[in-house]
Amino acid sequence: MTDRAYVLFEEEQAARGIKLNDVKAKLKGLRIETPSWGYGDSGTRFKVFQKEGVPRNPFEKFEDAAQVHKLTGLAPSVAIHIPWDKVDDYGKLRSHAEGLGLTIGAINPNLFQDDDYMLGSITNADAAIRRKATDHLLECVDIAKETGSKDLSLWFADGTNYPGQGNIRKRKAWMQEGLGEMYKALAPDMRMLIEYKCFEPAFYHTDLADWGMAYNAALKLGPQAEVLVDTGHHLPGANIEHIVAYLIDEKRLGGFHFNSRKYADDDLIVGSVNPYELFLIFYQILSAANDRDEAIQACVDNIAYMIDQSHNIEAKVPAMLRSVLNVQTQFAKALLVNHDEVEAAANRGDVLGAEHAVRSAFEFDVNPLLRAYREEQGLSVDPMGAYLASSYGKDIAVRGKGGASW
Ligand code: PSV
Ligand code: MN
Repeated sequence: MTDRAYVLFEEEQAARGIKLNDVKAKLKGLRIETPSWGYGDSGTRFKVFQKEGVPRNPFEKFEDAAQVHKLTGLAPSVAIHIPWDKVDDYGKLRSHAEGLGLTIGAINPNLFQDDDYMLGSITNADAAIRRKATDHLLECVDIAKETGSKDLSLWFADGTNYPGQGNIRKRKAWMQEGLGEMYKALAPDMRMLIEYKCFEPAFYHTDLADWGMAYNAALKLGPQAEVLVDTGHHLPGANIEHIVAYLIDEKRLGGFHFNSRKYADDDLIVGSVNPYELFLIFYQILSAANDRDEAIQACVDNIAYMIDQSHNIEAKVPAMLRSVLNVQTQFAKALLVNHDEVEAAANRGDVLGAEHAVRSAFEFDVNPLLRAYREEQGLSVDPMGAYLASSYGKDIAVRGKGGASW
């Protein structure tokens, strides 16, 4: 049943040149990958609080992820982290995922929790450690082949804490060498998504500190290497949407790790701190999607939207629901931008008019639209309410405490 608020909203948008049927078709295309580690226990360096009902193994993580997808229709794939999600038989994990209506998404190698990697993994001065780290990258390519995953999501903790601790230029060459060996092992339809981060756990220099370094590494590797933007990995004040527009224009934006930050890499629920930033990221993406250049359109179509969060104090499944719903809300708002209006204002030098044309889309209440869209898709109109009213959160309590960390 179409509610009155929707009818009024449709009229209001039509008067601005926005057709809600087109908006709904685009909402249908939004897919957000959730991370297996977002369902496990996690914490800060001060304390990991153990929660009742946390999945005890990768199979149970997929069961929780299936709830998020069932209620929202937004999250059909789950990224896994090796060795946190190491299993004897990846074919079995894949069938389990598929039986739940999910697929296994990006494979994330882990090169930061082994004592050997204290001074670096693929940038370690010790050749034997570099070999071990590179072998893990190759192992992850093999796992991706078994799970049917197309993306390898790469984050390195490598860096130094003090001047002189490492030779920055040699480490740069070792980084490229290790990545190059991995690149050669990729199947033709696989991608390496290279993530950057300016600090932490290394506090003097990070081997891939910013988007420019990740972009340069990707460029040297070849077309199957792209940049991954984690929204928490920038210095305060960085204009992330500018980075996004730039990387799309270079056809090298591979994906996102969405999360919110107030101070550093806080890994809070995306959209909880600065929803306008998330909206502006989508505004840039959607404005590029209108580009006539097919390569730019292909880049936009292949952006992997992923969540990368740790839910330290909040219940994990509703936290993930909140996250994907926040992304959907800002995406829906960005779909209301009239790009012709923005461009016309910019072209006549109307600064306030152009800014208004962007911001006014953000200020609309998209709830009537999202309710109507969900109803049409046979989804729950209020996914969070439906989850809280269900017994799932109570049922999983039988798992007890002490489930998987990450
Ligand atoms: C650490 O900062 C981190 O959050 C990176 O963003 C990775 O993507 C993630 O951990 C998983 O390895
Ligand atoms: Mn990340």
